[in-house]
Amino acid sequence: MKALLLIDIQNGFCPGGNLPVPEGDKIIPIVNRLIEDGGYDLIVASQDWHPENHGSFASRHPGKKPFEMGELSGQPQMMWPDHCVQETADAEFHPDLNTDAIDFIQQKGENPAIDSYSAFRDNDQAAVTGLANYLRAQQVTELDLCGLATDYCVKFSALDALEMLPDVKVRFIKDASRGIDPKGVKQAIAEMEAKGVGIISSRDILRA
Ligand code: VGL
Ligand code: ZN
Repeated sequence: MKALLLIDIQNGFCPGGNLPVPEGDKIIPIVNRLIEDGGYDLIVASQDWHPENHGSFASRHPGKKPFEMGELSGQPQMMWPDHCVQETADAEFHPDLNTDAIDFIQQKGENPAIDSYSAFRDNDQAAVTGLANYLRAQQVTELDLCGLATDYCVKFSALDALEMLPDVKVRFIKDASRGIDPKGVKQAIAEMEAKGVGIISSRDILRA
């Protein structure tokens, strides 16, 4: 079983959203082509899904500004603008994404006391989402990931996939992803590659 995992392709991470990733919307035509012609058996999407009082929001930390480091539950935490609040337009998938094709949606980041960059588990790795079990139950053997943002949620999801699904071949689709910080993106790709994630482009899939 070949699965495509779409990370956080939500309004909040696209231009006009609350935590816009530069060119975040540019990936959508590529992602839709992958969904339609990529030969996948299963399409899965994650959704950053925060309560309005989420502890990663700078607004919950008096004196802190977005993109400064702060603390959450005693651990270093990037302070984010309020984003992807449950039931708001910011948390919805981008309207151009072919959501009809999605077989399973994994929401994450619901616990206000901990952030969850990965679609598989919280940042402290204590609580898991249902995603690894779902992919195991579907007997997925190949998992390709893409989406937003490369240097946060995509990277952590890819590394958790390697660790939690050791028999699954994991690949990152570079041109179907965008990141927040160019330096962070370079480091993220180097780290994914060093740990065993295949780095590919949509062309490698669409011409296969
Ligand atoms: C993300 C920062 C905060 C992401 C989510 O989807 O990469 N980044 N929440
Ligand atoms: Zn978030």
